[in-house]
Amino acid sequence: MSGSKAATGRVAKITGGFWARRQQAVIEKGISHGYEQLRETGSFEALEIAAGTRTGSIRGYVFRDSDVYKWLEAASLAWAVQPSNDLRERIDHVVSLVGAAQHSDGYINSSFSNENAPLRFHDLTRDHEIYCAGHLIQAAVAHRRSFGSEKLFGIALKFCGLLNREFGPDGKVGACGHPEAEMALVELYRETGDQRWLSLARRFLDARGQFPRVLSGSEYVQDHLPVSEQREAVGHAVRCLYLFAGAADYVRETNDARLLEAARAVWEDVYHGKAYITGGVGSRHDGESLGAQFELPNARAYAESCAAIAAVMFNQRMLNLDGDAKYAAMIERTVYNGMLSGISLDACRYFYVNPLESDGTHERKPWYDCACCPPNLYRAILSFTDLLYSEMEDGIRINLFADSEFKGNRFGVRVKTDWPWSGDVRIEPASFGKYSLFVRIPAWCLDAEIAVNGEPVSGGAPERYLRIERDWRDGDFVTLRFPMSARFVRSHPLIRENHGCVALMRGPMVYCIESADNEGRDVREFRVDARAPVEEVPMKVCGEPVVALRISGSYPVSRSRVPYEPAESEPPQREPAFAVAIPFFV
Ligand code: FUB
Ligand code: ZN
Repeated sequence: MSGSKAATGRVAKITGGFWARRQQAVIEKGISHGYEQLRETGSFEALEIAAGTRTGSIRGYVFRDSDVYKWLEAASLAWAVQPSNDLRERIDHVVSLVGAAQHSDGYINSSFSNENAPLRFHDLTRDHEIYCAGHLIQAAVAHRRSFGSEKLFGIALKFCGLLNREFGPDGKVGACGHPEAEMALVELYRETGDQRWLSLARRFLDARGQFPRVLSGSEYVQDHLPVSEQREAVGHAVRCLYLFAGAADYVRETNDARLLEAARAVWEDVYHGKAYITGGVGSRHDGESLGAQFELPNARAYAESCAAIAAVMFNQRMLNLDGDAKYAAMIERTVYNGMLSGISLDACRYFYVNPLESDGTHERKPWYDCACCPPNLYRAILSFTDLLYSEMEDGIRINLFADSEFKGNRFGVRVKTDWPWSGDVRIEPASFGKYSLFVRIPAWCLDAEIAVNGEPVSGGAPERYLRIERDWRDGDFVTLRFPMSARFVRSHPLIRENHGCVALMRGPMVYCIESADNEGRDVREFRVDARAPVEEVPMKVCGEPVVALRISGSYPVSRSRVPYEPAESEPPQREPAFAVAIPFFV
């Protein structure tokens, strides 16, 4: 893939299938649900109090405004897919709340208004003001792209002007305890071409890990080492992954070799043994943090939904830099498992943490006091479309498969598929002439069949892009067959909680066995026979047609009543049985 540089831009569209259903749920239900929750939990009220149009005191997390910005970003993306007057009115209303809360010098943060105004930029380690600014910028860019309006964009630019006066070349050295603004500022630079925003992103990246400290010096806030000297993924999972996503964005614009080396090393560290099979990241509740290599407990997994989203963002940016299919593979694993698990099929209930094992008491909730995940899930699902394709100088890279179409600056393509339930994909070039299609062969697919106009094409290898170069004509088509049979996967022996266990997967999906689908039995006692055939059982779960799997194995005839027994005693007798597994994310 060398010499091919990917372009950015919202040029893909979901045309049906699984992702149309996911996006419709967010657009038709999630966005309204989120709006009501933000209203009921006081986020709009906080902006009104900050604006002086309401009296009262502002409570809650200091980053509460970021939830409003994430909602605005998602709502703007939703409007671009499916415009409606109701949605437009809500967006306009929220934009005017934000505008009214802006101070005359550009500052906005409801938590640091009125009597708390003197605390502005007082505690960069904890106070999330620059983090909130980052989410405001991202919302503003999305709003401008959807509506062509300068209103929110102008508000964000005014705040950025203030940030530049405070922390730019004539200001002080500083950074935010929670990285985020780096990604946003690079995107703002792409949107405007204004070098100031790229330089400010650089200043925020450079301020970390230096002496004298501008933050607390801890791993938790990514201040333990200069970013370009980091080689291990440590600290708070979302902060770490957002930071390196921002660093990768910066590298894309500048080719900074030291930052690139750091980002590559941190990626290797995450995927060598700090990510779950679901793509979830963050093994520890303590500090919402990454664990040590292979420290991946199942029931105690943290795996915050936001960390899965951050991992997708990091991989997306690394994919754009290096063009390696391994990044797309991790996007796919994370999206279909650790990220989508965070949101119910109707998009109105959410997990904050996504453990891989539960006693049945861990359930999705309609909202959280710390509400970072729900609106982050909305925007992630609506911007999934951006992950599908990359337009290159010499063609189109197809990173992920979804029923969709892509119209780039030079090349276009249409894809028909029932992915992730079927591995059959049909690709129709929608622009003609000589160029290449780079098709990703998933790592789990050892027997892919690829054909152009029915003629087999050879040369594909798992976890690589297969280049198909042709003079494409109207009527040409490419067919991909990636057989999706169920498979058992074992983990590294040092992932100690998985001793004696296998995971069950089909295509990109990780599966889950629950008592609810197995006559209330204690499925922890089920012992699988991994050599027996697995039966596919199409079924509907909350309206979603899924492929469930029926696996063979056994249960003990009688349950042991004692915790310990002599090792030489006969193990309990077992009787053959089946267990039904459904995709983890549902
Ligand atoms: O600090 C803002 C957000 O709240 C983080 O990204 C989440 O991990 C949660 O702590
Ligand atoms: Zn979250």
